[in-house]
Amino acid sequence: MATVTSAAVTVPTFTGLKAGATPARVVGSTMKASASAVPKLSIKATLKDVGVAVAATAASAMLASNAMAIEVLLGGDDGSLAFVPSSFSVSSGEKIVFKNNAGFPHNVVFDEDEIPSGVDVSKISMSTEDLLNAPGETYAVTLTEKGTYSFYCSPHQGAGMVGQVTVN
Ligand SMILES: [Cu+2]
Repeated sequence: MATVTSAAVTVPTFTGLKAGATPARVVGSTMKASASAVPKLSIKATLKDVGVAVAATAASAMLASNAMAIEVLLGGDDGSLAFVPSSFSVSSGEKIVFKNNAGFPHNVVFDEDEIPSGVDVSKISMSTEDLLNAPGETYAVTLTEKGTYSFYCSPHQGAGMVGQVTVN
């Protein structure tokens, strides 16, 4: 029993290199033991390799998303007074960049009644008197508290320039 165990352990170390040669070199009952042990162990090794690869991919995807920022246009290309997109999701801590596109001046004001409790609206909003006047001008905000936030553009709120972001 002890012999079979040690064979099962040592065989895989060179089967990867000499898979074809192994059956010819092993004789009798030992061959049976190693033949069944080899595929099991090599499958295990393969799954382990795949697991590591998947973990590495997930880690780099996470790094990429942290580095990324979502861009929201202020004013549609068709001249609509809107946030484009007007409804979207971000990850906690992901930067949101609002960029003046058309129909400005615009601004970004969060609705104090429609943000997660405990979030200070003055820390995430532009002042209602503060406006983005130039093309390409931006306002960036990073939300960390999970939940749904509503915001609007104060000059165009009446025209329907409102939006909503969900922080996951
Ligand atoms: Cu506006």
